[in-house]
Amino acid sequence: MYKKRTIIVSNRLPIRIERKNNELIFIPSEGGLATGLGSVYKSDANIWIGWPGIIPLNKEEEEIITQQLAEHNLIPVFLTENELKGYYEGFSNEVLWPVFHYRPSYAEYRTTDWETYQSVNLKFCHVVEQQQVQEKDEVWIHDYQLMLLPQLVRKSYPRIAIGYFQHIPFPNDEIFRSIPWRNELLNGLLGADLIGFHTFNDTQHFLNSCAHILGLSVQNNCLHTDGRSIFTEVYPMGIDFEKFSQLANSESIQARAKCIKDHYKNQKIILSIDRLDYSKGIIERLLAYENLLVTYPELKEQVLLYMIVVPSRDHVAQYKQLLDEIDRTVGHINAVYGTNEWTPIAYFYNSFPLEELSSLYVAADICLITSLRDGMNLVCKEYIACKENTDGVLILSELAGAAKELTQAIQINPNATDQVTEAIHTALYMPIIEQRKRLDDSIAIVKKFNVRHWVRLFFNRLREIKIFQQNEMARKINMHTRESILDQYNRASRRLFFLDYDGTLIGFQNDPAAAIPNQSLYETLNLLQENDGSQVVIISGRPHETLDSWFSNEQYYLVAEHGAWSNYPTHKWHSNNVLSTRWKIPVKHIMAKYANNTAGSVIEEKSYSLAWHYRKAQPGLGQLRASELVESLRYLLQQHGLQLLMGDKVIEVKNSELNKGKAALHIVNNYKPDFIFAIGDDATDEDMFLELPAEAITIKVGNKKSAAQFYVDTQQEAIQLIEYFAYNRKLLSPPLQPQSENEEIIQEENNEMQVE
Ligand code: GDG
Repeated sequence: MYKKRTIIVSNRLPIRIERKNNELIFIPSEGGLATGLGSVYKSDANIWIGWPGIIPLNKEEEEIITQQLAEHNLIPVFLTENELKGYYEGFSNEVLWPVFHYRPSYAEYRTTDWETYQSVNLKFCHVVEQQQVQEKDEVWIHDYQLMLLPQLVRKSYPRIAIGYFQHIPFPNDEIFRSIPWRNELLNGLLGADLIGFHTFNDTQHFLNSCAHILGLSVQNNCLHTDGRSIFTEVYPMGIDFEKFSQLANSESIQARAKCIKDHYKNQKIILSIDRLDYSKGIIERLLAYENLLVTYPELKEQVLLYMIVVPSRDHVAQYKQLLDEIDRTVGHINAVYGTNEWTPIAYFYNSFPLEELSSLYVAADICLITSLRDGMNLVCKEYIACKENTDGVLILSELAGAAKELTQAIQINPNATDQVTEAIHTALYMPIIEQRKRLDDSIAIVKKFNVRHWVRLFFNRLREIKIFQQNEMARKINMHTRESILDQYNRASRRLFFLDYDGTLIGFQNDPAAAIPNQSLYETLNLLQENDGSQVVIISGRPHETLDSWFSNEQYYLVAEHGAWSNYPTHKWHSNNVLSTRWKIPVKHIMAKYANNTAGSVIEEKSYSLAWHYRKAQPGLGQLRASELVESLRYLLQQHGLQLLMGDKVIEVKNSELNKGKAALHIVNNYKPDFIFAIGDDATDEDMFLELPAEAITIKVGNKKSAAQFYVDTQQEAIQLIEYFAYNRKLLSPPLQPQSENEEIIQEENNEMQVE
């Protein structure tokens, strides 16, 4: 039996290749992602695809690298200098990185970089395709360099499981909107089945972007597009806790930590470690430290800021400027406040081995994280993991993703210089007992939510989603269900069709009055109706006057206002006029308040119901006001025995005695059909699905939670399905020739079916 493979794809492979004396040296990465995914990509036939971090000198070297990497289950994507310039340095780091870290003014929108970003994402996709991938496999794509890859892979493998994880923040939709290619980027991500972020805010920003930029509808954490449900989840990334904890407790690290402490004896060590980047708040940190020395001069020779800045992108103008500013500020502080015996800042623009970092974590009295924006920030978690047996205080920017988990840290806003200064002061004097309590609470979190846990959560959810999608597919009307329903239709002699109007027979319009039936709809309905023993019933929430003006010349029965009016069985309208309408006065009063304060919303009054429509209101504001209105109406509903319906951009209140279910059942009981077909898109149609006999064929338009047996994705599919019956039913007379466009589609599909 085929064993499912896992394919990991990220910009960089978890390995560094160095060229020394004409020899290639392969150094495995110690990064968190590499450790977390180590057990995954190193086992079975699983692989990790990515850029190896080196441009081969020639084909021969490329071969050697490929072979060597294959031994470690690594597959290289070789990139040229130009590709790296446009895709990585250009588009990834000069558009996506600044915009996603809330620095849109740093973005350089160059079309050529965007084109290279697209072609390199495609190149990654080709490498995926070369790996004999099967639909049963799963692909996990990482980070902002590969935002287009999920959709590219989806095109090649429509049913494969694809996960995507974003390691950096996702900005709010107004900021994201500023990118000229924002639609393409969102559509790229939507190829995935599961899209993971570090924080809840990130997921909300992404979902808002899909809703406000692409116009998709969002249900909780789920989006539905291209017939697939796509889920977003919050999975804060963890670290390899055991590795850091073991290192911290090892003799060599403890000895080195003691050495560091002895070297800076009588000084409290404030540690900071980050890559050179404007998102890390390095200047803000220096200003707060200077402020500390000014505000508390007694700390002279008592504190030390041990600041490691890891070199990064320093040929880019903004980074170079930042580096110069750091140099100047550090120089200024050391020159102005330092003494012969004391340098206030020990500054290193360098990277260090992991052992040295661990020793510093153990030795440091304070770890100071001042990120202005940070997806997660792993340094603070590593500090915590090294503190099982030594004390210390974590000061953590509330703008780092980690702040959502490490609530026991002293949290700061890095722009509030005085607050950061006070936080350092508080940390310096924090009683040991309090330090211990805070550390232990944080250790429990970092230990439990470690990187392996993160990987497990992600894969478990991805697999769950695939099962969910398969079940969904089983409910979705496909060619086979359609044929089997047609077969039941042909074998029946008294058929009833309950057809909802808005959102089922006709698509939604901004102006409800514009949603009038067109010629092709009349033709389809007449064909359905014409067959012996077939009866169409249009069952709608619309006023009876409206249905009457559209359909009074036809043979169909009409049920209006959710059952308040009906022309069954005599084709003459009659109403359920025993019902009270006293409730309308207070409900209308409340709805009027919302119609007045929400531009684009209106009240519609019908005999036994009131509806507040907000289709033309500002997106977002309409939803907000709708939930406020529901809240305001709550007590009236109970008092008057009313039912509230939350429809598509409409809140409707009606007598609860009235519903489409009762109205439909009344007709069924009289008509005694041997085939019942009911289709609708709205909350009101649910009453119908629930009340109709179990053998009825019930179909929901739109893949929402429903009591219906089956669903179709869109209104267009709903009408195509109805047309299918109209044009394919068995007739005693010869079949009719197709007339409408839709009909041709159906005919084409039929031909396809025959080929199959
Ligand atoms: C992105 C997001 C998110 C640092 N200096 C040295 C060194 N490091 C290691 C640290 C830590 C890692 O690098 C830095 O991780 P961060 O999380 O702080 O930041 P980014 O690299 O920007 O990563 C970030 C992360 O993705 C994961 O999703 O948390 O928000 O920006 O592990 O220890 N390691 C060694 N020498 C150094 O000098 N060996």
